[in-house]
Amino acid sequence: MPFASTDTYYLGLDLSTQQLKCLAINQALQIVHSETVEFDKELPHYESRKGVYVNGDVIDCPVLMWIEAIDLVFKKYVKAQFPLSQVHAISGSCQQHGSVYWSEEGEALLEKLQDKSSGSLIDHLDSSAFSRQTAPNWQDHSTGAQCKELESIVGGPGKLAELTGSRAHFRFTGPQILKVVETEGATYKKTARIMLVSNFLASVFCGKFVGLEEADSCGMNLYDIPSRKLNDKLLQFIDSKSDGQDGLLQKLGGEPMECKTPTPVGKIARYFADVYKLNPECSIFPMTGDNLATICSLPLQSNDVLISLGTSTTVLLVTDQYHTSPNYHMFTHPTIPDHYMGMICYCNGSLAREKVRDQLENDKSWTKFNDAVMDDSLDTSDELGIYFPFGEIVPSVSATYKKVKFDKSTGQITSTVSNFDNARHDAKNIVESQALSCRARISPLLNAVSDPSPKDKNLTVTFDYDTNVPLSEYTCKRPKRVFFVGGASKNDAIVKKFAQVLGATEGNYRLDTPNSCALGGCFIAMWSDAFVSKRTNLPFDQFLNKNFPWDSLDFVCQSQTAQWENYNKMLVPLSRLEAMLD
Ligand code: XUL
Repeated sequence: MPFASTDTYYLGLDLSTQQLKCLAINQALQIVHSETVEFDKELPHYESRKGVYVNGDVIDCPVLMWIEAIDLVFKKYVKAQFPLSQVHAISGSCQQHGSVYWSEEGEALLEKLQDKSSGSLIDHLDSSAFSRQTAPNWQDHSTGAQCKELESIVGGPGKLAELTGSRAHFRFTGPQILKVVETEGATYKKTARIMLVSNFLASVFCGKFVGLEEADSCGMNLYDIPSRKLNDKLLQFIDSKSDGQDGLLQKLGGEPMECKTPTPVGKIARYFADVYKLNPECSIFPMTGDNLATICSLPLQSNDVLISLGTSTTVLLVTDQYHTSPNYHMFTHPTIPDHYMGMICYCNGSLAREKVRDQLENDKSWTKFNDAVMDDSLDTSDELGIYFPFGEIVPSVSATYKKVKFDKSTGQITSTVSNFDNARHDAKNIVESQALSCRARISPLLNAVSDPSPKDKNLTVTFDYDTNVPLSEYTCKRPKRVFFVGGASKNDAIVKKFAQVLGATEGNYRLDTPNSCALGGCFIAMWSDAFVSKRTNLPFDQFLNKNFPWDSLDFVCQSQTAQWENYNKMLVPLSRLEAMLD
């Protein structure tokens, strides 16, 4: 594609597990170029497999591989004759939770990128810049002991979730750092600075140390979201294990940067201007985590929900409600002040549905399954099923199947059955119960769209840690818009059923998102640059709603209020059914 010599471009990086992608957009928010470096294939000397080293429970990534990948991706841009000098701003998306350990020499080596430069990045930033050559990866699950320690120091998983947005998780950076302190004391001692992957990447671009970005910092189990500072108790606990060295607060470079108004973290380092002819005035804006960048790739506003229907189901939503649970995650929003991103991950998604599909047909076709899901004459109105071939996170239970009948007037479970009439019932019931579970979990994070109905005030439901809540708290909440992504979003029946159950007030959309993380980075760069240079005074969400290429989305349907109300009646039975699970 020829690139206009008058156009202005914005880059969004995506440093994910298996590849580094760099996407370019123009001022019309259209993608104009993309290049990718696949780690295993293009940097084989690191001998990574799917971008990581696996050693039992320990999973980590070579940091120098990422540094070489940055050069490679820009070489590809130069080869494609992309006018890098016309790039005004860069931001990006990075795998969450990973941590990079800089040595005492690291900062000075990094700052050399600001001098007149040639050669390659690795000539400047070699292994001596890092006290640990690898960064723990989000798939690591070796920190069970540390998770228990951090939870108990604040009073348990619920308390840690209230403080930091999540209970302790193996992959979260706090437990990972604590493990380094406890098991690699010498390495920790030699570490001058610890970064998340997001501020590591921003630092390389700027040729100087850049602070933590707030939203991605919520993936550490260390950042106290309500008081918007790193939690003293947790930091002191980690410090108490590290015999009198610099405190962790200092090693992290102080408090994360809040997102109040967009602020560049620096200009592109001279190295990139000399070697790749990037404009030395190009601004670098804070990079964030990949899920956070994903919500920035769409015009999501408060009460909007993104549902990824993949092997697992992931729900991301934008909210002004800080409501925590040990079963899901809250992060601050990277670009909308005083807003949050909720993230709910289910294990049982497509594979569970496929098992039911295979009972109806043996050629992997969805025709009969979909027909049953949308068949209004198929009466399943007093049936509910749990289909968890895998252990589930929400609710937190082992693999199980349970099918019940309930009394439609009281919601009480009347009997457990081994099977419904036939597998068509299972097809309809599995999609309904998956959607209903999403509805039950997102409700506390949404704003009410009507007054709580008095008739629902006397009934109560319990979902996970929200115990005995009046049903009326659930039946007055509806999302504004729902955006469906992922493999199963192409399936009309599944999406339409989810739309019926969730009841979005302003419609349901779907889209293909091969680039969502990098695109989120592009949009953050573009809006931030426009805001800083006073070409817009619109907040991020309004800017994106106004300028978004809406024709790239497929409008699926409006949700019908009457259908949504029908599912109000299934919340009590679902709550009762979940109470029966082990
Ligand atoms: C989120 C998580 C993953 C990684 C993938 O908590 O662990 O989505 O961010 O890169």
